[in-house]
Amino acid sequence: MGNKVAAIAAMKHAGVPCVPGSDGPLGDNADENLRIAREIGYPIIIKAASGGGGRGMRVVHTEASLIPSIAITQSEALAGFGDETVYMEKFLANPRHIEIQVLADAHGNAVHLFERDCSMQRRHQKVLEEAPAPGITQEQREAIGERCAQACLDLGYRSAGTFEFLYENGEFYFIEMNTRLQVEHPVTELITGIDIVKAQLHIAAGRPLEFKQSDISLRGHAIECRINAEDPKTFTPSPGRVDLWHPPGGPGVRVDSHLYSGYTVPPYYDSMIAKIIVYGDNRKSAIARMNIALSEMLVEGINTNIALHQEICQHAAFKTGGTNIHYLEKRLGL
Ligand code: MV4
Repeated sequence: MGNKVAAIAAMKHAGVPCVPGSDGPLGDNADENLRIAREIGYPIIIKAASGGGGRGMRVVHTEASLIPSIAITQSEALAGFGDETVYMEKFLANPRHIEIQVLADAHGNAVHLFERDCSMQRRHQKVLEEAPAPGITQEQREAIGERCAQACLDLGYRSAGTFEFLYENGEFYFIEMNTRLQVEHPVTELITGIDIVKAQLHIAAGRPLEFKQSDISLRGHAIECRINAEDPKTFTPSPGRVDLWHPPGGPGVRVDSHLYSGYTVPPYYDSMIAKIIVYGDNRKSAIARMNIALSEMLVEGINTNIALHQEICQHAAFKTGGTNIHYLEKRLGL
């Protein structure tokens, strides 16, 4: 069926709110597909069930282009992923990308660790993440978090995991699940005090979680900037010798990196070289700490996106909070 179609069906069954859609793979009956799209309402998006990283998707604005768009997405999916299964969803024009961190063990325990806002992205690569998500109420986060934890129990899921949602007009819509530790897990560690890597290893070793939901509370605000070795204008990778590596430090500043002065960034891998993660009592304090941390940092010999992060963190819309998935690309286009 394709892993995303199966995931959505399971989530819908478990009571997790999903995007209105075909609720299954599209068949080859054109009239039926037209009927489904009309019921959802245009614009719709066709997605490859085995797609990923933003590949294998096509937005359809009019009924006239639906059938050819399905055919093109199917053939691209077959060529790209070896699976022509596609499904349909309502296209959300300006959502935020908010995800819920969960931990579930083999003993019937599942908890959520609140949400992260990962809307600051460029070409499906996350640039900056934060927790909690600006403007989400405690009632909203507990409601969606409890849904996700309960879904883990219903599914028999066992590990660290992340439920990905689009968030628009006050509503959460499940799109995908990540069954792994994610790059941005430190922001959740800083607002909960829970070591997610340790918990994941405990779970894998067959041990029960050492805490229950009522032991977990959210405190303060955390922001992560992904530091990449890349050209600041073209975003092409910038590998090479790091002549000087001088990371930031001080209270509330965590640096996850393997770099040292004299290290050579190889050209073969992802260009992420460090994560600067800051914590503050509130969002304003976390942003202030991030601005100071970025200004303290020195990386010589290679190009990085540090200046981009400084620009983001000093911009009014970011300071207000709650920018959507299109914000950064629109700003870079100016
Ligand atoms: C969407 C969407 C709008 N409506 N689904 C992109 C990658 C894949 N993980 C899901 N994606 C999207 N699905 C519906 N029904 C917009 C996107 C999307 C997106 C989602 C999350 C983060 C960044 C994004 C950038 C462009 C499009």
